Amino acid sequence: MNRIKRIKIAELFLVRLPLIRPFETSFSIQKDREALLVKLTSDNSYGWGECVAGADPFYSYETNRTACHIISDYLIPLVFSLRKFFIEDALDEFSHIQGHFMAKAAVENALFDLLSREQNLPLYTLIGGTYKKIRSGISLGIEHNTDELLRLTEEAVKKKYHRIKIKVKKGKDIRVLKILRKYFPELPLMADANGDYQETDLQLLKQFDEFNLMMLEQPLGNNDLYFHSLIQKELKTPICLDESIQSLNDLRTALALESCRIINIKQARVGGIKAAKIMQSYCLQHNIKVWSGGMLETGIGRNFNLHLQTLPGFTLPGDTSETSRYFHEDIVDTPIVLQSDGFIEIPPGPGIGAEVIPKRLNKYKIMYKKF
Ligand code: OSB
Ligand code: MG
Repeated sequence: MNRIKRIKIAELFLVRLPLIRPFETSFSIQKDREALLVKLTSDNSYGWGECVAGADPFYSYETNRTACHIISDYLIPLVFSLRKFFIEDALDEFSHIQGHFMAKAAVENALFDLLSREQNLPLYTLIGGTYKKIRSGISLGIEHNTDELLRLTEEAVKKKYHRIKIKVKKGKDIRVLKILRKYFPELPLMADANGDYQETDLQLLKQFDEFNLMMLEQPLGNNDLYFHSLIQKELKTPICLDESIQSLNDLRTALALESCRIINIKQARVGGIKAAKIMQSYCLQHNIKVWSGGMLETGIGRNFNLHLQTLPGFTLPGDTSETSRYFHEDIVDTPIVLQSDGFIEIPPGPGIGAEVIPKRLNKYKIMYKKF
C-alpha cells in the first residue's frame, strides 16, 4: 500500500553547519551550510526532508526564509488536510502554488522517506531504483592559489573520485584550466560557471573547447535558454544546464531550442524525486544525458541524491561526494564514504538509510517551529 494515513506533526529546523573549507563560486563564498529541515510524523512513521535553498537568493530566488514561508503557510496546511493519500495527491495540491520547487521538494522528500520507513524499505526500492552503488564526483570551489587547487585535485584523484568539477568565473577560467590540464591531461574534468558569462562572451567561451572538458555547466544566466542555444551551436564542448532547469517545461524548452546537451538534475531544485524521475525519463527519450547535482546538502538531502541515482539513466558521475568533504560533523549517523574503487554504496536501512542524531540537531539548530 502506497497510501499515507495522516500527517499529525510537522516540524521545521533551521540548522547551520560549518563547512570544512569555504566554498567559492562565481556568486558567493560560503563558509557554512544553512539548511532548512522538515520532519513529518504520522501515527506509525516519520520522514525527513531538506530544503536546498541557501541563506541568500543568489543561486535561485528561493531562500530559507521564502521556503519557510511557503512550507509553513501553504505546504504543511495542505499536507495536514489530506487523509489516506498518495504522494501524488499531495503533489497535485502543490501544483497550485507557483514555483518554489525547493520548498516543495523538502516536503515531498519527507513524505517519501516517511512512506518507505512505514514499509520498512530502503527509499530506492520504493522509487524503482536498481543500482546498488553509484558513481562519485567532486565539485571544487574557486581557489586563489593554483598550487592549492592542484593539491585538492591530486587528493580527489587519489580518493578515486570518478570525475572532478571546478568552479570557474570570468578571469578565473582559461588560465586555471590550462594549468590543471598540464598536470592532469586525461582527468575526467568539467567546469561550472554558475551563470557568470553573457552571450557577448562567445569568443572567450570558445576557448573552453581547448581542454576536452566533459561539459561546461551553466555558462549564462538562469533565464538565458535562448542565448544558451546560440552559444551551444558554436561550442564543441557540451553545455550542461543546472539553474536554468526548474520544471519540465524549462526542460522541454531547452531541448527544443538545443540550449544544452546534458542536464544536471537536482531533485531538490525541481520539486523532488517524482519531478526528477519525470525529467530523467524525458531526457532518456530525447537522448540527453543526465546526472545528479548537489547543493552542499547535509546527510539528509545528500542521501536523497544517492537513492535517486539508483534509477536507470543516471549514468554520468554526479556531484556526490563523501561527507568528510563537506563537514567535520554531520547531523546524521551514517556518513557517506567512497569505496576503494570510488563508488558509493546505497545505505540499506529503511527510508534514506540514515538517522538524525538529536544531539547534533540541537547543537546546530538556529530556529525551530512545530505545527
Ligand atoms: O552549481 O552545482 C552547483 C553547490 C552550491 C550551489 C550550487 C552548486 C554547488 C556545487 C556543489 O557545485 C555540489 C556538492 O558537492 O554538493
Ligand atoms: Mg551547477
